[in-house]
Amino acid sequence: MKEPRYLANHAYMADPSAHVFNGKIYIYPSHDVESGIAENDNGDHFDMRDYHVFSMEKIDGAVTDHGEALHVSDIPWGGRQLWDCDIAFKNGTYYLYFPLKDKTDIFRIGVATSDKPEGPFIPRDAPMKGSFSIDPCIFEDNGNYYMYFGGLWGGQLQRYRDGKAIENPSEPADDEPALPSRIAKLSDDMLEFAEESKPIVILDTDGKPLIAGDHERRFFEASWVHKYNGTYYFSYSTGNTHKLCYATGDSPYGPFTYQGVIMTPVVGWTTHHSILEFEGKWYLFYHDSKPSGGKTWLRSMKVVELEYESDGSIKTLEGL
Ligand code: FUB
Repeated sequence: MKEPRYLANHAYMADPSAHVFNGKIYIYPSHDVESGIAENDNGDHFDMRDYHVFSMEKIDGAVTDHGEALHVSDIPWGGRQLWDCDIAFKNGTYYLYFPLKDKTDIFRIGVATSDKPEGPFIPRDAPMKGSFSIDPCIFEDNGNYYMYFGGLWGGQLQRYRDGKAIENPSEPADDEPALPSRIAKLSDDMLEFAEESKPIVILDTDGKPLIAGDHERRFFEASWVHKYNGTYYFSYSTGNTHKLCYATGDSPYGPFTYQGVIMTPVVGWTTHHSILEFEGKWYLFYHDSKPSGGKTWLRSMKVVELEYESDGSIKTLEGL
């Protein structure tokens, strides 16, 4: 499967998080809607209200839309904007992790559970304690589950330093270390953090942390982690330079060393992805705004094969 393929023509779906459950591929995207809100750097135009779950038995097979799995009106603590979510399975339960602004317009991360991968999901009464910002990604390693999260600008990561809210939100100066994505191990019951979140530091090849002014390479949002041949790959979006990049390391906690670009910019401001192995091949799930004529807030999810070089580097996907 060398050519990219759109996965849903009947609705706008973005930020696809893909996983294999029971031998099938399940996809958990954000559900883009036309809300009439003007585009701005705060992301107010991304006013999503629910999640749908999709599945397919083969990478090039029919895609099933299982319908609404969770609606914002069912989340007791919720305000607005259901952004990129992710899922984990443990001991017979599926845990859906989602960012949502609370009633004071602060992004927190919530959990909803189901006994089926397609839901419906029942949300908890309150967000996870100590959670903030957006884009949760769950990675399981040796029976431990970790959440990576964070996103700049509309994702509010610049409102925190070392996991604590600050009085005057701002990004670091250009020559200071970039604001990192965060990682926290999940508790045994999967419902809370088991530890204070820690930074995911991305180093350049000289071993120095990427700086905030390095917009071509620094982390912006859309954390994803996968393991290939025993190495941990941390991939992410550079946001305002619109690239998907990756860095590699020897531990889920990093540090990670910057390696290169997975995908050059697509049509639309955002770029966001997941990486999945299925039946011996690797795939990149992502979105673009081509079908909506370039409307950044109306995105369509896609999949394309991802290839590695023999040294483990990822071949850059260009001009998709
Ligand atoms: O879908 C809303 C936001 O746009 C996501 O949370 C970001 O990663 C970006 O894709």
